[in-house]
Amino acid sequence: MDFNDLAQMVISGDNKGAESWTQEALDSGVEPAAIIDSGLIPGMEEVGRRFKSAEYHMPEVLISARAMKASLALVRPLVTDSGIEPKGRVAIGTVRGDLHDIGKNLVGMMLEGAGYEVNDLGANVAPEAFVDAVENGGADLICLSALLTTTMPMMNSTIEALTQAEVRGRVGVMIGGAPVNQAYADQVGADGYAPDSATAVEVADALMKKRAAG
Ligand code: B1M
Repeated sequence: MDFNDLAQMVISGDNKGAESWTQEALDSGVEPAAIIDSGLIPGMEEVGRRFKSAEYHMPEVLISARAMKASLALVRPLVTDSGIEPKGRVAIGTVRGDLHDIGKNLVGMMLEGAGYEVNDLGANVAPEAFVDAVENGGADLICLSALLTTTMPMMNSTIEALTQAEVRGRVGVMIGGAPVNQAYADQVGADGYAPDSATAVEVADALMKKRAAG
C-alpha cells in the first residue's frame, strides 16, 4: 500500500478514506508505527506547512486533523500495545479561568500527529493538575494555552506551582495563545513559545532534543 495515499487523504481531509485505508493496511499486516511515520506525520507536516504559508486556514486544518484522528484511532491502541515509545509525553491544557479550547485542541492534535503522546487536560485547568501530570503522568512537556489577557498571569502561576512542587527541572514548558508572545514567555520563564500549531510541533521537537542532550 502506498503511504502517500494516506498522506494525501490527511492533506485533503478525507476522513472516511483515511479510516478505510488504515483498516485495510492493518488487515494486510502493515506495521502500525509505519502508518504514523510514513503516512500521518508527512500528511500533517504538509498541512502545517500550508497553514504557515497561508495556503490553508483554520477550517482546512481542522478537517485534516479530523482525518488524521480517524486513522490514529485505529492505530493508536496497537502502537500502545506494541510498546513503541512515543516521541515524548505532553500534557496540554488551557490555563485556569480560561475556557477557550479550539486553538489548544488544534495544537494537541498536531502534536499527536507528530508522534507525541498527548494528555489533554482540557480547559480551565488548575496549576495543580499540571503538577500532577508531571508527578504522576510522566509528562516531558507542559503546554499552556491562554486566550485572555486576564488569564495570561495564570501561566506564571502554573510555572510557579511546578517550581514549588520541585518538578520544574524535569519538564519543558511551552506557552501559546493569541495574546502571548516570546517576550511574555521569557518574562514567565517558559522554555518555549509558539504562535501557531505548526510551530508548536517544531518547538516541542526542539525542547525534547534539548532535554535529551541534558
Ligand atoms: Co472569547 N475572547 N471570550 N470566546 N473568543 C476572544 C479571545 C477575544 C479576543 C474576542 C474579542 O474581544 N475580540 C476576547 C479576549 C480579549 C482579551 O483578553 N484580549 C474574548 C473574550 C473577552 C471572551 C469573554 C470574556 C467574553 C465574555 O464573556 N464577555 C469570554 C471568556 C470566557 C472564559 O474563557 N472564561 C469568552 C468566551 C468565548 C466563547 C466561549 C464564546 C468562545 C470559546 C469557545 C471555545 O474555545 N470552545 C470564544 C471564542 C470562540 C473567541 C474567539 C472569537 C475565537 C478564539 C478561537 O478559537 N480562535 C476570540 C476572538 C478571535 O480570536 N478572533 C475570542 C481560533 C483558534 C484556532 O485560534 O485560539 O488563537 P487560537 O489558537 C491558535 C494560536 O493562538 C496558537 O495555535 C492556535 C492555532 O494556530 N495557540 C498555541 C493556542 N494555544 C497554544 C498553545 C501553544 C502553542 C500555540 O503551546 C502550548
